[in-house]
Amino acid sequence: MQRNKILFFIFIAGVIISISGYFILGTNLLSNLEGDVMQSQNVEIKDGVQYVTVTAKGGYSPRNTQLEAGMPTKLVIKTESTYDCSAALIVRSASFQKLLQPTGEEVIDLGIPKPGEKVRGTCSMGMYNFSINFN
Ligand SMILES: [Cu+2]
Repeated sequence: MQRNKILFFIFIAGVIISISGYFILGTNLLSNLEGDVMQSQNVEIKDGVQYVTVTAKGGYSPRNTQLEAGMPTKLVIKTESTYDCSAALIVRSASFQKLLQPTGEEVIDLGIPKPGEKVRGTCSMGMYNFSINFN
């Protein structure tokens, strides 16, 4: 009887740990998703120029960034052992087309975008993309 009780408690403890583990992992997953959607972490203002950083590796991240218009803007594309086709980048509005170094940073001058302007980057085959909206 005593032994059964102990086993029962161990079983319950296991269930509680699994459930809380699920919730903790679930929350992390959610906050990661939010991090991808949320901006401003990839935007930095230095000497009156705003730099927006997009990482190219198996696609582009973040996929969408909202930026302040009317300010000199530079797009920084970061590669980190990028050997997939997201290294073959086209940014049509900036007349940019280049095969990026597997690891490094490429700075693309976007000039002073107007409100409502949209900059889109795609891989050469068009299967990955990202966009930057100026408001
Ligand atoms: Cu591609």
